[in-house]
Amino acid sequence: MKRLPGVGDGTDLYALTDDALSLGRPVLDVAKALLGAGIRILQYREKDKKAGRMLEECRALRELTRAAGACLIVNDHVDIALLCEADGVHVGQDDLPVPEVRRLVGPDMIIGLSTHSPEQARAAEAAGADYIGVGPIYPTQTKKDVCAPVTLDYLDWVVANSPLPFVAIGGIKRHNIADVVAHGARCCALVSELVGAPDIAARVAEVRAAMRGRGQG
Ligand code: TZP
Ligand code: MG
Repeated sequence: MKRLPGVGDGTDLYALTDDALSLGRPVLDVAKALLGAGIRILQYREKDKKAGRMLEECRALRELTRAAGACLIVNDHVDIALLCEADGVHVGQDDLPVPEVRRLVGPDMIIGLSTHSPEQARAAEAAGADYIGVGPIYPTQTKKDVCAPVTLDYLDWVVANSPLPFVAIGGIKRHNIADVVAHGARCCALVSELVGAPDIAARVAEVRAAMRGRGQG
C-alpha cells in the first residue's frame, strides 16, 4: 500500500490550501510558508478556480513540494493530479468512485477518500483507497456541503476498526488538536487554522506544540 509520509507513523500535520481563507495571499506564497514551516503533506483544494489556473498553480506547487521533499495531493481533479504529476488525488463520496479513479491514475498514485461513517470506511477499504479522511470531527465553516460533525466517536471507531491510514479533519485547531491526538489520530488535516494565520510559520509551530501536548491552552 502506498503511504502518505507521516500518516500512521507519528503525529503529523496535513495542510490544505484555500484561497478564500488566505488573507489575500496567493496560494503559492501560502504554500511556501507552509513548506518552510515543515509541512510535508499539502493538498491543493481550490473550489472556485478555472481548470487552467488550477493546473498552472499545481505545476508550480509540484516544483515547490518536490524541492521540499513534500507530498502533493490534488483535491477532486484527477486530470490535474495526473498532469502536474502529483503524488496523489483526494476524492469525496460524491466524486468519481475510487475504482474508477484507480483505473485512471494507475497503481502508484495515492488515492484518499473522505469518509463520514463506519460503512464508508469499510467501503473505502474494499474500493482500494490508500487512506481515508475522517471528519468533520468538529463543526467547520470551510467546507460548503459539509455533513454534521461525525465527532470523536467516529474517530474512535476508525482507530479501533479500520486498517487504513487515516487523516482526521474538520474544525481542528490549536485548542482541540490534543483531544484529537488523544483519541488516536496520528495525522491531522487543517485548513483555516493554518492558511488563515497572519504568521503561518508561527501558527504551524503552535499547532505542533499543542499536538504534542505542549500547547498553552
Ligand atoms: N473535509 C471535511 S471538513 C473539511 C474538509 C475539506 C474542511 C476543514 O476545514 P477547517 O478550516 O480545518 O475546519
Ligand atoms: Mg470532492
